[in-house]
Parts: sequence; C-alpha cells; structure tokens
Amino acid sequence: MGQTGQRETGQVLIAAEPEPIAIDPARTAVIVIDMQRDFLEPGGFGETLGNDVSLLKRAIEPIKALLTGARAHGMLVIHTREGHRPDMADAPKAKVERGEPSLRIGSPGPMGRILIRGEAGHDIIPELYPLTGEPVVDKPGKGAFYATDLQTMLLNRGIDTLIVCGVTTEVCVHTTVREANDRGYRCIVPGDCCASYFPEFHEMGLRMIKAQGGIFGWVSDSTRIVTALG
Ligand code: C5J
Repeated sequence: MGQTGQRETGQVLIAAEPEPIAIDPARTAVIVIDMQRDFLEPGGFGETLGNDVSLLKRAIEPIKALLTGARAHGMLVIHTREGHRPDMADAPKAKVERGEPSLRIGSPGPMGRILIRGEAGHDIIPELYPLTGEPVVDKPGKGAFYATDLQTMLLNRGIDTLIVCGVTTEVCVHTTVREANDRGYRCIVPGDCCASYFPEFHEMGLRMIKAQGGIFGWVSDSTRIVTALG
C-alpha cells in the first residue's frame, strides 16, 4: 500500500503531517469555517478591524475542489457562520467593544449590520454557498462547538474525523480544531483551504497543529485529500 489511496474496505489513507491518516469517508465530515462576506469582502467585519480582506481569497478555489471531492463521496459537509442575534443579546460586551466605535459589531455597513445574522455580510460567499440540505451552524464565538448544536449533528451521524478548513487559520479554524480535539475528534486541516489576514500566523497555526506528534491534529492539503478519495 502506498502513502495515499484505498486502505481497506471503506478506508482511505490520506497523506498528511506528521504522518498519514486513515479515514472512513462515511464517518468523516468537512467543516467549512466562516467563509462569509463579512470576512472576505470589503466593508465587512474583517475590513473594519483593519485587515486586507483580499488575503483570504486564496482559500476559495482549494475549498471548492475539496467540497467537490467530499460531496462525490457523500461525505457530510457542514458550514459555519460567526455572528450575533439582531438584538445582540448573545454578543459579549468585551467582544463588541473592540475596534473603531462606529464600525463595531452591530453597526451599519455597506453589507448591512456588521456580523449580525440575517444581514447580507453575515452570509456565506456565493462561490461557496451551501448546497440544499447541508447544515449551516450559526455560532456566536470563534469555536464551532461553543453554544451550537454541532456536536449533536456529529454524534447523530457517527462522525469520528473532521476535515476543518476556512478562515481564519489562527482564530476560528484553530479554536474549532482545539475544541474538536478535546472532544475526541481527529482533525485534518488542509492548509491551502485555510487563510489568514496574517500569512505568518497562517504558517505558524498549521505548524502548531501538526507539531509534537500532531498535538491538535494532522495537516494536509486539498490535492492530497482529493487524490486519496479518488
Ligand atoms: C475572526 C474568524 N477572525 N472566523 N473570526 O474574528 O476567524
């Protein structure tokens, strides 16, 4: 058996660091973190914090390829969106009171109120819009498990492995991987399907995941995963 490809019935071996990992696609979910207009397009939350949002676009095409491969294998695909209720009752004061006062969470912007559910900016970018039937998890925090029903969905489907991608590498992707790792899920992070406003944080975030024998999980990429799926 080579470094990638079919392992035994139902199992696929994915090339990754720190070592290859065998997955059962039926027990693996792809979690696409926060590919929202608010983070990727001008005028949204990401830009109000002073970031160059164009840096996140590099993850779009690799995620598309990953999703095509995953969907072809009937794998569970879940999308997340960071944001808050219109009444902002779920938005901690400490989170809201950051950044330029006129551009904070809940303030009006060109894509509606910043980081508020139901507004245009809160939605997922058209390039990666969820297919009918794919769950969308609305999360108030950085991690996808905090104050959501994500774990219930994973338990109901018998999921034991997550492929976690999206933005940003060191914030919501990392927080979700850490939450998942502590809950016993094996996490594979395809590096080219993640992006950050800070390229050095992206690189370091990936290194942190796979260091120390894979202390938070495995790092791979869309090509190696799609090739292994076949
Ligand atoms: C941030 C996220 N960076 N989705 N959110 O605030 O990573």
